[in-house]
Amino acid sequence: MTTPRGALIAIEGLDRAGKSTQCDILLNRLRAAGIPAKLQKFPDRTTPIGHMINSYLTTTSTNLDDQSIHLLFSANRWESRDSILSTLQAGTTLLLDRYVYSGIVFSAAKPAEVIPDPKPLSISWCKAPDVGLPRPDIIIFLNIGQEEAEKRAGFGEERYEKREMQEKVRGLFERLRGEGSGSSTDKEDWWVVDAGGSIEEVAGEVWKGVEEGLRRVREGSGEVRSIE
Ligand code: NYM
Ligand code: MG
Repeated sequence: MTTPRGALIAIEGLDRAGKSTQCDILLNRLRAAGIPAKLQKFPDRTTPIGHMINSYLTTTSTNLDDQSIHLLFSANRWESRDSILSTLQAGTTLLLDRYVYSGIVFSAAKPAEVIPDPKPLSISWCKAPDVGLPRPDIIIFLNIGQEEAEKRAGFGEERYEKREMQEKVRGLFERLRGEGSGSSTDKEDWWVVDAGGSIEEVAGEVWKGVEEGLRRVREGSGEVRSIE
């Protein structure tokens, strides 16, 4: 008998929604349940492309135009494609701490450059470079309201961590989920969790999403779909 493939589970949400905390809890919980699991974070700041992204996010001296940094975020996912697929084929479930959906909404939320092109990046332009990447079996979205987000610890110093930008990101995530068109995901791909509760409460809801993702893989064809 061949090993059944692992599930591909993306965890998405705004900054401060608790993604990294929940990913750590989830990883331990999967392993405790005897399910081999790994975590992959995007951006992956450890690669040469990741170094460029890190420098863009953490310094104001690294200036890249919006298109270039967008393509670097996407390239940073493409360079992990083979390892994502081989991890799944080896029967290991893979948790992604952010994925193409963050890629789309953060770029599309940016204020337009004044010169030379006054238009913001469109969602369809932002989606294009990720077409062909492995598509998650489920996207668990940690949903946090503006009020709750503002009660949590203050933002760090990174680019994009500003209220106005976060509000746009929130609206764009809603649009992707509502249209069911986050890189051709169906509406059912999104599993929305209220991230305003205690860490344990949120972990409980996240776990239900994971069980749903695992069920989909068990009942599916075994193939990993691609983002269209
Ligand atoms: N981000 C993340 C993007 O703008 N595009 C992407 O493709 C990805 C994966 O990077 N504010 C943004 C969202 C975050 C920032 O992520 C750093 P993190 O999870 O804080 O390291
Ligand atoms: Mg951050």
